[in-house]
Amino acid sequence: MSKTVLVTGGTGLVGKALETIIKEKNANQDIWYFAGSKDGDLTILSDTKALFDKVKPTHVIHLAAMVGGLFHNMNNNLDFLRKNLQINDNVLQTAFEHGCVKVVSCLSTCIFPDKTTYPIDETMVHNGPPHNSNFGYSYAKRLIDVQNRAYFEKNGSIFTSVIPCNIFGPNDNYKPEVSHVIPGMIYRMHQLINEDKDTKEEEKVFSVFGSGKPLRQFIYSIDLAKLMLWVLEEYDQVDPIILSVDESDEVTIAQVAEAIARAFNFKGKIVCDTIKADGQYKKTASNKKLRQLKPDFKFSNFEESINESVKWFIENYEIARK
Ligand code: NAP
Ligand code: GFB
Repeated sequence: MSKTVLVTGGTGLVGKALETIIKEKNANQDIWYFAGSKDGDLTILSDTKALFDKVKPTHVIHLAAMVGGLFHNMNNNLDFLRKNLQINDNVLQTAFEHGCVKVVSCLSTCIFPDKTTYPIDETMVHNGPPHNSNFGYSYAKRLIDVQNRAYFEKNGSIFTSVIPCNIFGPNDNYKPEVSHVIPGMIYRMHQLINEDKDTKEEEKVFSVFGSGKPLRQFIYSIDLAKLMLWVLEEYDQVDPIILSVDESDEVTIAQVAEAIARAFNFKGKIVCDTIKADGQYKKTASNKKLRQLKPDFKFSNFEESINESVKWFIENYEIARK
């Protein structure tokens, strides 16, 4: 049966990666609609209804959200909570009223309890308060899981969710006050290299925010898009599924900075600004459930993906969100 898939948040980092995969797959039996805020502000119910009336989706990949890195979250917990609660309730209820066959929403590994055992797995979402830096975003995202269970209980709708680790890739959000660590460092290193041409690059100093010690798992957006397509087509549990690289692929923030420096062939010094916050020290997640269901999946090489992401930014500097 052919599908009409509405991708909310379709103009962002993950949405653009999905669009790339769909174009490559040339899946022409399905209709795909990649919506951004120009198609309607999903915090507004009437806008949400108008979008669904226009697209008439049978399936939804729900990506739209107020999204940001550690510092944006720390300064805007109330907005992250309210805007994401509004978006999620509008989208899920409208999808339910439209009789959508399936909705795949997006949580994040940063929403798990701060005080926890490791590795984290899907059963632990609600086991305690999240890290204080992003409690607004975390509680809004956790509620998606609760909403999904309520819709399933109501009429058996397959409303489910994926839990990605930190994501990076082309078309990221590079705005310094909003961005996640990888686009944030890519933008700042590009600026450092290209400003003040009178100073030799060897004498320039790049600042990593925080101690550089926190650990993160990073998934390339193209890999995530492939896995989300698999979830849309083949994963039919309401319970969420973690989409993350292996625990052994965890890297420190300092190692990320070094990889970005190699991608730019940066010849200067790298220092850590320990005055700035570190956020969560670690949020190591297990991808055991994914590996059991899809044992053949191969993740992209981290260094090569960083190189691709830096190359994209340099070549698309004019149009990048910064
Ligand atoms: P992004 O690049 O910031 O894109 C956000 C998308 O949501 C954009 O298409 C944006 O549209 C849309 N949007 C935001 N507010 C909206 C509103 N009020 N009405 C309609 N559309 C709105 O985000 P992303 O990184 O692709 O994230 C996609 C999903 O993955 C999100 O649910 C996020 O929570 C989740 N996630 C992200 C990460 C990560 O590291 N990036 C990690 C885990 C989970 P405009 O472009 O038109 O504003
Ligand atoms: O991606 P990020 O902002 O968020 O990473 P989280 C923050 C870590 O990177 C901290 C360091 O240890 C920062 O000190 N860092 C170093 C930088 N340089 C930079 C920089 O230029 N920009 C940024 N942003 N950080 C987020 C959650 O946590 O994870 C969100 O707050 C979301 O809700 C996201 O879920 C995926 O990984 O700490």
